[in-house]
Amino acid sequence: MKSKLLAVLKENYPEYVSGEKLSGELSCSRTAVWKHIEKLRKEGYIIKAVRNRGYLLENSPEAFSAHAVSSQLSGAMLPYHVNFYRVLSSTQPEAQRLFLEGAREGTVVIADSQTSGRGRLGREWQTREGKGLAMSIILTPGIPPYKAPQLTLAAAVSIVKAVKKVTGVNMEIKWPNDLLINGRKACGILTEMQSDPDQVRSVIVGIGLNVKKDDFSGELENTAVSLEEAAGMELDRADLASAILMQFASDYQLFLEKGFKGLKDDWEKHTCTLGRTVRVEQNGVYFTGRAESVDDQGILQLRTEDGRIHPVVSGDIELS
Ligand code: BTX
Repeated sequence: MKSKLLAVLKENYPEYVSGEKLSGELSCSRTAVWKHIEKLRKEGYIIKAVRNRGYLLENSPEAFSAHAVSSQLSGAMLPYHVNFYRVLSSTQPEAQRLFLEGAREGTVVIADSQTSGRGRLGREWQTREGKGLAMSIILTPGIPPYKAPQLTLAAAVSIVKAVKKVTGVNMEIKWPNDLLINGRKACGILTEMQSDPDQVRSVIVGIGLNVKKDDFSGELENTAVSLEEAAGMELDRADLASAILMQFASDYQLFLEKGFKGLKDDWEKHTCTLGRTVRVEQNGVYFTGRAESVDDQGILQLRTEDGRIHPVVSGDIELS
């Protein structure tokens, strides 16, 4: 009876299910339905009951939902509002759509799965049902457009710190937007902005994190990894999402006050890029050098064989 009741509530989420419908599906009286609902509540399920609408399963001990994330965000330094979807093409355009409809800074879009998750430069990011965290955060920092990419580096710092706190796993930042565990990619960040010439209107920071082990095929079989594989324990995506959001809210304040400079020490502590020989691709041209430092704007300083320093503002790097 319990699993049937939960199945009906989950199938219909985020819609309410009437007591009448439940009693029909479960072949029992409405009073019996109500008793079972009470029992589930005692087990930790959060079920809302509204007269004339019925019952809504808001959160279950194992569920990943808006409530499961937002209930852990009290005291955050950003006014978060979490929107949760079972499936989206990508959380990025949905966040953009909400922004255009008036959503404010701190609006978050989370999807359990994405059918066309985006990486940089038109690449694909895989987020399969039940496996990962796909989350976009709307920001309106009032900064000039050239500073927006620094938010990628700021988010990377926040994710590394939050993941360490929740799981004990050490992630490393590969400039500019990848987070690796033992050289394998566990997380990617995509920062997209809408801007006027001298000030951004919005920045949407998208975070894709592999939480559960996935059966990746092709290239990803050897290059991707999940946090659960690294931590060797079961992890809760809502706990991870909220820990990242809490950490990001405070790092973002620091970023607004001091720019990337305020987070640079932390970034350097967690990067695997500096001191390494890296190959950079910029507009189809490749060059190799030693990654010496990042400057206060987050720009990678590459020393090439001729001894000259090349600032790398954006692009993909390969570590060797
Ligand atoms: P990127 O362009 O640096 O990385 C994309 C590349 O990463 C792909 O070409 C593929 O090789 C590899 N890849 C794809 N999926 C995975 C995965 N699950 N794990 C490891 N490697 C993978 C990185 O772009 C930025 C990704 C941001 C994703 C978030 S999810 C929430 C938001 N919504 C959305 O559509 N994108 C962002």
